[in-house]
Amino acid sequence: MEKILVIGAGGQLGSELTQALANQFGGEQVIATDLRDSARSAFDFCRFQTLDVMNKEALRDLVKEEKVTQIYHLAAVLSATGEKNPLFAWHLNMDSLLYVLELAKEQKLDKIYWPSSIAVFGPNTPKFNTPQFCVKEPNTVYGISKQAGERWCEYYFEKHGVDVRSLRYPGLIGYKSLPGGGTTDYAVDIYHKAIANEKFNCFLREDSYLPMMYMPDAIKATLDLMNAPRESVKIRSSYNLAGMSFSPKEIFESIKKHVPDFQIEFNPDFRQAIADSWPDSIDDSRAREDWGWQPDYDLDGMTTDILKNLPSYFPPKNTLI
Ligand code: VAH
Repeated sequence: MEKILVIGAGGQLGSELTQALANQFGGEQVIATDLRDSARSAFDFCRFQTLDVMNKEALRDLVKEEKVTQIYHLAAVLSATGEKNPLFAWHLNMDSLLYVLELAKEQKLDKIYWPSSIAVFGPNTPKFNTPQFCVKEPNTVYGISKQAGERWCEYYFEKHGVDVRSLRYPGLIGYKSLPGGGTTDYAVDIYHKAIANEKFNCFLREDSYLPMMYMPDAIKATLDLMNAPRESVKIRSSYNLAGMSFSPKEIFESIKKHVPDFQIEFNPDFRQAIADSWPDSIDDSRAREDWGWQPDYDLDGMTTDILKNLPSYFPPKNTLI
């Protein structure tokens, strides 16, 4: 009987991936954990308990007591927040992964999932259709921690047989959580401003292309990877993954098709330099070849779905839609 532990379940990815895991394994088989007890209310469909992933003993006790078989380790400090507190971001992102990998080896866990990011690429990486294998010189703490984490994942697979799997997510966009500390989170916030009939103040230039993905596609890719036969997962650092690429101007135009009066202004801040260090588009052909990856959503499809569903999740003061 599988028992799934989700670390950082209250985050943008965790809040949706945990539901998908409960749908697959049954709510009783999924333990959602988060540092904040306030996250509990979002998990009435599975088990919940608070957990500080930096507390090695508490993590080990939980894994042993619950006979956990799989860990989804989603807790991390994202790119923009990480630049404000570099050493804390490195400590949390790196040490927590090593605790999980060591535990997987020691307790012989079935599978581990750990998200990487296109943030592992840097200014010297080929910008267009970025290949699976290429130069990676990330210049953010978040990107450095993800690049190092990928090396550790491959090391624990090669040296200790730990079945750890990973995806280099593009910017993820969903309507079930508020914008967080990510550089790509402008593309979440813009929808909230659109349904509230407020002018959107974009912290990136209008022509800043970035690889992005609608959350349902990210969930599908994660479960496709984790459910693939072990021998199909030939890349044990992390797979490139792509959904769509767009600029702030293009997502604004996509929304205007539904909200004709929507307005925007562009005031680039420190996050522009982070965005400029990342690719414009990603080659995910290895994910398609190895385990059959195929995205479902494009920009207009995502916009239609978000504008239909967002108001019921985060009702704005003066709903326009
Ligand atoms: C961030 N949303 O902006 C994350 C993501 C590709 C970016 O990893 O930090």
